[in-house]
Amino acid sequence: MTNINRQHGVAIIVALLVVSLATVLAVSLVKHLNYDIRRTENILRLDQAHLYNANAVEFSMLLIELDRKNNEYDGLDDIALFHEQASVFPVEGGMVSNKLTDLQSCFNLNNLSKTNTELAAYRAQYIRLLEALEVDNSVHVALTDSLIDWLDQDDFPEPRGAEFDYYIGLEKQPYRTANNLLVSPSELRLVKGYTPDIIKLIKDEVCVLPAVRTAININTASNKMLESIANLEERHSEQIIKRRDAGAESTEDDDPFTSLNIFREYVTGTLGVNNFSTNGLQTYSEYFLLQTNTQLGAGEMKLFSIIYRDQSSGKTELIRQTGGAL
Ligand SMILES: [Ca+2]
Ligand SMILES: [Ca+2]
Ligand SMILES: [Ca+2]
Repeated sequence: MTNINRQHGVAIIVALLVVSLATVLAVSLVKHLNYDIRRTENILRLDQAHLYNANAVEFSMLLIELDRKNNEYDGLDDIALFHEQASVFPVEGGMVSNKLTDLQSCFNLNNLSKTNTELAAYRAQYIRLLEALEVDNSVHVALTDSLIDWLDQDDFPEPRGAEFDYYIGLEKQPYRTANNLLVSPSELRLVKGYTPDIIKLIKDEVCVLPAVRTAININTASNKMLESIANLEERHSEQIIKRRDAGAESTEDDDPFTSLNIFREYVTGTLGVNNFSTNGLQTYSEYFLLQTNTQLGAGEMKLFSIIYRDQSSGKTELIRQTGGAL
């Protein structure tokens, strides 16, 4: 092979190398560009979902305010009407859905705070609720005491409770007692005795509100919750539900108690319950949980909002908001 031929061969190889390098570079550039475009799309979609969620919350708050103009009480029929008006909205490329829960149909765990001047009454109700929910009798007091300790400021345990020294001695992962109000019901799993099985039994009937003395709305409470009211038994709660909801199928035939006086008359008169007190009960709700879900393409964004509505003015206020799980 002559020198020229050899040089020619090398030049071809170099040229091929350059071409293949350029191809690799071009492919990687296109890949990057695609990635950038997708990323920008995702950011735009996320912004859009944020906006849809924020609008859905604002609209829901207006509907909750309007409800107070319609009537002074809150029943399951009001919640059903809300869902009729605001449960699903189709939007470009997806949809927004809303779910409203009355947070005064459940037992507010922060009612077990020692700053609650009626703690003894709420403590007794919590124990009756555990009973109604078929939690093992032998742990009712321990579950109540350990929750009181978790919330109270001191480090002295209640008779069957647990404080700092118990949690700091945990082998797997020691931690300290919160000594503060709960922010989310999910914190329960940190409290002594609250096993996954027990949480499963009680989770639908308990909630966490940023207040320490909240009442139960007897118009939205379940039969188990009604059973936990002092001096009411299972047969009474069944009668109350029958009188209030007529049937479970629809809310059209519902007849909520419009005042506590009417409720008291029904319980003491028709049901013949003695020594009945309406302390800790009301016929309306001030706290609501709104779950907003925006679906755009394959993406989904959840938002949990706790909404407070002042009973006298009817004005609503957003008091807590979080994405993901509550
Ligand atoms: Ca209402
Ligand atoms: Ca404590
Ligand atoms: Ca304590």
